[in-house]
Amino acid sequence: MTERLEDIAVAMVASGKGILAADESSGTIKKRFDTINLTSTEETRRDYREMLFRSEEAMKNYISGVILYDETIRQKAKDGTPLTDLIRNAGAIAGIKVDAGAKPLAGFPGETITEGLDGLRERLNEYYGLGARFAKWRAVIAIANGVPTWGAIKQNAQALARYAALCQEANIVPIVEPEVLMDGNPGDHSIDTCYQVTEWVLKTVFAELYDARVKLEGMVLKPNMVIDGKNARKASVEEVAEKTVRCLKSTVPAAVPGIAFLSGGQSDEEATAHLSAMNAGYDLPWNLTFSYGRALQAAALKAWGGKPENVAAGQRAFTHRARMNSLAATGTWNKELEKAA
Ligand code: 5MM
Repeated sequence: MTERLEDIAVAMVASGKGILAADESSGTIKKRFDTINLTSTEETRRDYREMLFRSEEAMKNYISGVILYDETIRQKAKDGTPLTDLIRNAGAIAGIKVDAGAKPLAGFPGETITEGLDGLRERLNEYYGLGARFAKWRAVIAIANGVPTWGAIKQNAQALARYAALCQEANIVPIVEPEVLMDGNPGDHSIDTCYQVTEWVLKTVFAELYDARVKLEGMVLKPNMVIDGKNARKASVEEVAEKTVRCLKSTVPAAVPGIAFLSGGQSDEEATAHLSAMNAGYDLPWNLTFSYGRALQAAALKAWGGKPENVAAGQRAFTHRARMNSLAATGTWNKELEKAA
């Protein structure tokens, strides 16, 4: 029997659980491995991800799903077990990044359009056969002088909506990720500018999802938090939480079962503190959790360092961050817990 989209979406944002974004494309994972002086090969990428997916405590208790990259969904662990089986055996759901990346948008200097719609129907069917039950597509919106423009926001929102409709046709839950960047050039915009742009983007995305007949109950939104640019003043945790919740409440229909944030370049602890403050301080119509890449993996990558003898240390670091974010997803994290660890 095929699972219902609504049930999968609800499981992806189950209380106290969140999503591990391990869908770095080959270029991005190379950049991450460069920081530990490790050559990126099919084998090192496999070893790294196997280490994460075999972190039993984290995967069973704190992670609802894992976003994979095309190479990873086909890979086997050292002992021959498909990596998707490791995920499934831990009770988590396998997902897949299906966009082909953000490319320069013709006619719109400094802006991008996410590609990957051609042949998507066929790819989704194949991924379903490989075990994927959700997918992810990321649109990238930068803030700079005169940017973003209405034209670029509209075209990215349309692509997200077409992707989401194709996913639901294939019985796959779409994660809809419109990321308003916190870094970029110059990256000195204020939290209020981020608020305005995020509100504009989300309003447009939900209008396009409606036009494309996407069932809101069978999707998960993956937005940025409302936050200062990387090179600007740093708003307090309370201000980020208040402005993010206000922006989401005014743009995201309550029919959406859950919102899972990206970390976007925040430090590990900031990403956790912000999520916890939102869950602790507000009545929310949707579940609010994490779908972090860097903020879940940075410490684990460093502790592992590409060395087999450090696998246990890498797993401990990953489990710690997953646990902290699980607490944040129920609004029960505090700084003391970080110190104690
Ligand atoms: C894991 O990184 C994903 C993008 O990879 P590519 O740039 O290589 O395509 C990214 O979409 C990620 O899933 C989200 O941005 C969340 O990651 P962060 O690090 O922002 O939490």
